[in-house]
Amino acid sequence: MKKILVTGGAGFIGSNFVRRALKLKEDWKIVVADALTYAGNLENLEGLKEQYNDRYNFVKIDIKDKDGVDELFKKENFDGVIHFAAESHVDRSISGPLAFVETNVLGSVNLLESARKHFKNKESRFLHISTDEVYGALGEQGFFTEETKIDPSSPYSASKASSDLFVLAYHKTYGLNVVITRCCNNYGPYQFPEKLIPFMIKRALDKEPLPVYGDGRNVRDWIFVDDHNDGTLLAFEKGKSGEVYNLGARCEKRNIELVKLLIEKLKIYLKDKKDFKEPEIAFVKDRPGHDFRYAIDPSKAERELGFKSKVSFEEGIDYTVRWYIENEKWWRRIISGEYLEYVKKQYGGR
Ligand code: NAD
Ligand code: TDX
Repeated sequence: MKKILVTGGAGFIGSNFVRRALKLKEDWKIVVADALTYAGNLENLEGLKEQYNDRYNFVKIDIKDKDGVDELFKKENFDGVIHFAAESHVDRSISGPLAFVETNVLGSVNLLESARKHFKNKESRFLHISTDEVYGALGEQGFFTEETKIDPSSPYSASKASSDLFVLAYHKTYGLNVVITRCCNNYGPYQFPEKLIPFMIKRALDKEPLPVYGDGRNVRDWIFVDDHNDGTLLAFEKGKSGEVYNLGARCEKRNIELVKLLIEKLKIYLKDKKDFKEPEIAFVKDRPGHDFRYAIDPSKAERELGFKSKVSFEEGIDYTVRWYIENEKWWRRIISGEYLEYVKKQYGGR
């Protein structure tokens, strides 16, 4: 059996990863380490202990806690780390950058330090989950490759870029076995309803206008969360140490096009709901430093890892919209007073 630490496993991508990896990798024991911030939720991992017994364990730990992290590594003797834990929302990084430095930079370095000290041997791997946002913005043309210069725009992406550089430095300086993946925008079940897709669905169900930043012409590149996680598994098992792999599904959409598509889907699925009203779009003040376009070139991962996204956007978005309609209780339960405060501050004056 291999013992793998998954940080941030109670969040959106991490919880989908843990479920998938427990199913696909029968020789893995997974320890999830998560601080359960506003974005982390044990309900996302419900049923796993009963189903997988000692192949799955959860530890509540903050990666900012250097000594706590080190004790965990000393005790568990991990064969590998898959590091998802992060402050992940760009808008929150604009109103409060420090938490992003603390978790994404210092927290990541705490993990690297413990990996360096306690990993069994050179086979033990540290996979760092990064993002296409570290490359900054594209114009109407071109794609991000792994050679594209790092040029982050937001405090979030600057913190992710810094952690990427630390990961690479630990490889060059200490010979730590590391791989970095940089993926585009994910969508799917269990995404916290502050991100575009679940946020718009929530607003529509609550009969509130859908706030589109600026003129809505910004482009994001979308991938279904399971496809990202399959790429993560491939990078962990087949990636070359010290390398970066871009992951994406070649699926660019303008925000306004996506929001209109969500409205069409909601109209289909809610047509029998008596009080459903077609939501209005409200163009609101733009996000400061709003990157215009992201577009990932995933050919290195396709060539070297055999990566290929399988879920079409049409299929994935259909599944996702139905999931949020059917799981209204889930997202209503995870919304706390803090969330309501955040939404008021973020969208109140716009
Ligand atoms: P998320 O916000 O849904 O989840 C983050 C998780 O990390 C939560 O469970 C939270 O409790 C945990 N966490 C936060 N701070 C912590 C700390 N100090 N100690 C321990 N745990 C902590 O994020 P997500 O969307 O699932 O993103 C996961 C990773 O993937 C992040 O590293 C993010 O940068 C990266 N990523 C996300 C996307 C996307 O579209 N969402 C795209 C590319 C890369
Ligand atoms: O209310 C909104 N209105 C709007 O127009 C929100 C929440 C977003 N937007 C726009 C901003 C972006 O152009 O939609 C696009 C997507 O926004 P987010 O869901 O906030 O995602 P983004 O900023 O693109 O970052 C995401 O993808 C890369 C994740 O949050 C990051 O963690 C990941 O690294």
